[in-house]
Formats: sequence, structure tokens, C-alpha cells
Amino acid sequence: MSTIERMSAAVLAQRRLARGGVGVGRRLDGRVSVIVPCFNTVTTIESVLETLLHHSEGIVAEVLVIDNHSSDGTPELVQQLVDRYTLEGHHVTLLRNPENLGYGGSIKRGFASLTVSAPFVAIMHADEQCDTARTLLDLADAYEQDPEPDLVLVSRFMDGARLSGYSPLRQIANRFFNRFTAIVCGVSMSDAGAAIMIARSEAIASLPYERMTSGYQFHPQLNLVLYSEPDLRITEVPLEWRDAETQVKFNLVAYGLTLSRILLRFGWRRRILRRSSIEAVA
Ligand SMILES: Nc1nc2c(ncn2[C@@H]2O[C@H](COP(=O)(O)OP(=O)(O)OP(=O)(O)O)[C@@H](O)[C@H]2O)c(=O)[nH]1
Ligand SMILES: [Mg+2]
Repeated sequence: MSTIERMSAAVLAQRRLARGGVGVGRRLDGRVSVIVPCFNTVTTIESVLETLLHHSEGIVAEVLVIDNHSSDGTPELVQQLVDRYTLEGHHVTLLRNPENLGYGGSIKRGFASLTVSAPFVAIMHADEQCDTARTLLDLADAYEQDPEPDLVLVSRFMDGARLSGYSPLRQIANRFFNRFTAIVCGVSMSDAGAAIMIARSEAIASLPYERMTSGYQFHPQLNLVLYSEPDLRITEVPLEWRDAETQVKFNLVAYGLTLSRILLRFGWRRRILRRSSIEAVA
């Protein structure tokens, strides 16, 4: 099992204050590749990219936008932005999925397509459910600890997290799956479905992520493998989350059934067959 630390909101606030002079001496300066999956996010993607490139205190080395076959003009807008940012000297790439490859399919494509050999890879979302700069910098601040973590994830359910407009049903479902994951798989996480993160690139590159699900259950599956790794140091930081302005239709029952199957199979393979976490996921 990995070593897990939960960074309190108070410590994060202190680090924000200490940040003071723009990014000087940060361990992650200019060393993070950011993957941004997007689907019909024409109203928010520009401000997300602007924040990553101009308001993230210089920690971003490149941004890879994976458009999942949007129909609202998102890829056309992103292409214009890419052209502009490229002229400014930024590394920004748009990959357009020829069809909807699923949420996990987009992240897998992102992992496989990084063009800059940055030592850290981040996943940030395009729908602004959190403050992009603040969240990215909170994750980056966790890397100032000694010893340095290998993976830092947000958590919607640890002390200090704040959820605004999150439906009670989804809260209950998420908390249920946190417990379910702990009981069935023996892995304890405060937010088993957390998707926003910064990881050491080599920790990701060494995983068989292409064998993982292409669906929405990608992060619960990825987290399961990462948290099961004995040598990884993981830090969780509290997230301030708000509901997106554009609601996505989401079949919670179908999601839950598929996730249950993944967790049960993982738990069974690990416990009964005593496989490593990487083998158990396949
Ligand atoms: N809905 C949806 N989002 C996608 C897809 N592919 C990539 N994304 C992006 O993936 C990110 C997360 O998707 P969301 O549907 O917002 O998932 P979520 O934040 O876990 O769930 P919500 O709380 O319902 O927003 C967003 O930036 C989306 O734009 C897709 O096929 N469908
Ligand atoms: Mg969302």
C-alpha cells in the first residue's frame, strides 16, 4: 500500500500565503504537462486555457487539449486559441478524437501523446467546476513537502473540502463507493473517484493505462492501482468544488454497476489470486 498523507486546509492556506512572490523556487516550475479533456465546453475552455498559461505562476510546460468529438464549436475555438498561444511561444496542442472515445479514452490518449518530456503530468477539467489556477497551485504546493510526493490528488470529501451545488444523491453515491472500495479492494481513499491531479510522469508511464476502462470509471480504476502501489507517496488536498453551469446527463445507475464490477474484479483478483495491483486491473 502507498503512503498517504492528507494536507489540511490550514496548511494549504499557509502555503498560499507563503507563495507570495510569483512561483520563485517552486519545484514544479515549468515542469508540468497538463491534459485537459473536453466535451462541449465552448463557454469555459478559453478561460481554463488562459488560466493555465498565464495565471499558473509558470509551472505549466505544455497543455494538451483532448476534444472528445464536441458538437458545440469547442474544437474550432480551441484551434484558434492554439494558433494564438503558439505565436506567443506556448506549447499547446489540440487533439480531436474522431469519435467520442469516452472520458477514459480521452485521458489515455492524452497520456500517450505528451509532446514535452516534462517530469510531471496534471489532469485539469474544462468545465470550471473548480478554480483552475487555485486548484492547480494547491496541488503544486503539495510538492514542496519533504519527502516529495509522487502523486497529489484533490479530494471532495476530506476535511476542508467545500462542495457547492453538489446533489445529495451524488454525494451519497460517492461516499458509498469510497467505503465500497475500502471494503472490497482494501484501499482507503477519501475520494476514490478524484480526477484532478498532478503525478510524476514516470509513475503514470509505468502503468498499463491503455488496458484500463475508457469510460467514466477510469479514475476510480487508475486511483485503485496507484494507491495500491507500495512505493508511492500520495498526498490528498481538499477541493473547493461547484456545480458546472451546463449540466451533463449522467446515468448514475449504469455508472455504478460498471464501477462495482471493476471494483469486485479488482478485489477478487488481488485477494484470491494475490496478483500485483497492475496485473489485477487487466
Ligand atoms: N460529459 C462528458 N465530459 C467529457 C467527455 N469527454 C471529456 N469530457 C470532459 O471531462 C471533464 C469531466 O467530465 P464531466 O462530465 O464534467 O464529469 P464530472 O465533473 O466528473 O461530473 P459532473 O459533476 O457531472 O460535471 C470535463 O472537462 C468534460 O468536458 C464526454 O464524453 N462526456
Ligand atoms: Mg464536470
